[in-house]
Amino acid sequence: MGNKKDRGLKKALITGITGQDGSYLAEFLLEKGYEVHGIKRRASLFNTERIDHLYQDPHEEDKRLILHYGDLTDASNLIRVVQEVQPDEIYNLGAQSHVAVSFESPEYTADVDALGSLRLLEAIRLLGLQDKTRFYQASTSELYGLVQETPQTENTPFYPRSPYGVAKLYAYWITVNYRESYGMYACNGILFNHESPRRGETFVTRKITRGLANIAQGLEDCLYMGNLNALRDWGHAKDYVRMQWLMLQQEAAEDYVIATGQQYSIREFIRWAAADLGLALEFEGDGVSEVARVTAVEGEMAPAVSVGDVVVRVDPRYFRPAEVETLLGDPAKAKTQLGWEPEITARAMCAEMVAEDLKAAERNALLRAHGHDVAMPQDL
Ligand code: NDP
Ligand code: GDR
Repeated sequence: MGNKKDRGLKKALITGITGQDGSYLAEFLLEKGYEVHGIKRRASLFNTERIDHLYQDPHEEDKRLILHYGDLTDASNLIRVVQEVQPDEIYNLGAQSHVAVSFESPEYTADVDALGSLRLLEAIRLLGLQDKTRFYQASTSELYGLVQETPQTENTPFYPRSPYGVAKLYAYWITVNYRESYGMYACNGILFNHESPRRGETFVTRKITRGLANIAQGLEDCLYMGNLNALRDWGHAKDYVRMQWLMLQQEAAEDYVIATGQQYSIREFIRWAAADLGLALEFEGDGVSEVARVTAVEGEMAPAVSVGDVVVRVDPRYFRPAEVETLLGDPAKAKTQLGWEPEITARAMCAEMVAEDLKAAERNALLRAHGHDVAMPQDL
């Protein structure tokens, strides 16, 4: 699947190109005229749904999106791909990115999220590309974990609270270390939660918008949730990938916090998504045995729901062994130094996500009404 021809275009290599951010970043860089290379994992089913709209026939001579099989656990593969591509920029977005799953698979998470970053940095160094290739590390607000000050800035001490956070802490520091040791242009974007209609179905925002849209259409009865009190600073993935690129276009490599500076609870996000479906909710209980009941139904988006229905229940199985209760970022450095401003609010993003998930739910409800089997995976 390689591309041997050099056309003098700027080349980017994206790990995690099949994920939420990878897909938006690939779109963004293609629009900027880059030749975009991506590493995808071999899977038993197609796993390129988020980038299929960017797909170009591999036989086309002038294609600018090129995929390579690979894995962040496989150093020789990474070296070979970096050698073949000779990228100007590497965006290391690949990761086992689910915090709750990292408690189930801590070693794998460390291998991919911590050592994966080291393997890429070493590939750059071993191939003598340290003066050519700029490196972006997808760092995270999970580094702050048990927060030491609010709002969090580039100088706030870290205190990760999950195997994911700890693995990303290694990746953060090894990126700083390679910058300081070898003069590499390597930087960390400390990104707070960012979402979109392409968000994985098991992250909280998408679980809510998809679950409530399915309930509205009668495909599911109830949404089972974990800690509704957690507070997050949510932005839109589209705004955040623009920033990833900007960070690699500066004179000197530096680390930046990317956030909106606003925070909301999970409960609030549920209220928004319900409202976007014409449902008003009342929460009853204490966070452990809490439920949300419908108090009003407006319009025709939720034909399967009636006043009095319980549509959300807390299920302690979704509680984490250690929780990050509150995150709120201060993006002042990104705003002043890079002129970055987030354009899409969390509220508008929620509406966009509900609209997309409602379309899918309506399609599935129609298929079911015509006798087709429609499976709804729910153990999320
Ligand atoms: P996703 O989970 O949507 O995407 C993760 C990507 O990594 C997928 O393409 C996945 O491939 C790939 N991947 C997983 N394991 C491996 C592996 N062993 N080798 C190679 N690739 C692998 O994450 P996001 O797009 O949301 O996030 C992008 C990055 O940013 C991640 O590193 C995440 O930890 C970090 N981050 C995300 C934030 C957010 O709020 N979204 C905030 C801060 C940081 P496949 O499709 O095959 O599973
Ligand atoms: P997070 O995102 O852990 O912040 O990591 P997630 O959406 O999974 O959780 C946010 C908060 O919601 C609470 N929560 C639930 N979470 C999930 N997934 N499912 C539930 O049912 C549920 N109920 C309540 C969680 O406990 C948590 O407090 C994301 C990932 O994208 C990371 O890769 C990234 O680094 C950080 O954001 C910034």
